Amino acid sequence: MAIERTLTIIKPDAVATGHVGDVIKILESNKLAIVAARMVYLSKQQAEGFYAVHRGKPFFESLTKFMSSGPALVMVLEGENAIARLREIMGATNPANAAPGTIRKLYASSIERNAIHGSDAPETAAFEISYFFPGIELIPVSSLPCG
Ligand code: IDP
Ligand code: MG
Repeated sequence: MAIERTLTIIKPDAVATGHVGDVIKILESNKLAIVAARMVYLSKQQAEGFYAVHRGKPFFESLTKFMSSGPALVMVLEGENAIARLREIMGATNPANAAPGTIRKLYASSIERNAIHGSDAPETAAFEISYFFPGIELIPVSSLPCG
């Protein structure tokens, strides 16, 4: 088992509905340590840069508009198999298909407004972390209670 870092975003819908604390509680109770955090209010252009892999898809315009519609909380999480573990506790992209107890089942309202983002692979995690955080902002996990 490898210690990994992954990027998560509590999306504008979950921030607007007051579920930041609920989502963090689930992350922490699944042994994902928060090693960096930043509240952002993305411009349309910044959202487009973050979701560049989806440029050209039918939902790209609407997605980037949604992601720049209000504040979001961006965090770097660290833990064993953090990338896959986060994807598991997030649940399926479409909340209608998400397993009971997952963050998207609990807090998402649609396939677009689905409460949370999580990197899907080591390469995307590296790009996404560097998109928001210079290395100096990442604190050593050993200094955290769960480290
Ligand atoms: P993921 O967030 O589960 O990795 P992706 O396929 O990478 O899902 O899509 C990125 C985001 O784009 C999704 O989280 C969701 O907000 C939005 N999205 C994906 N598919 C659709 C769709 O079919 N309609 C509307 N929005 C979508
Ligand atoms: Mg994705």
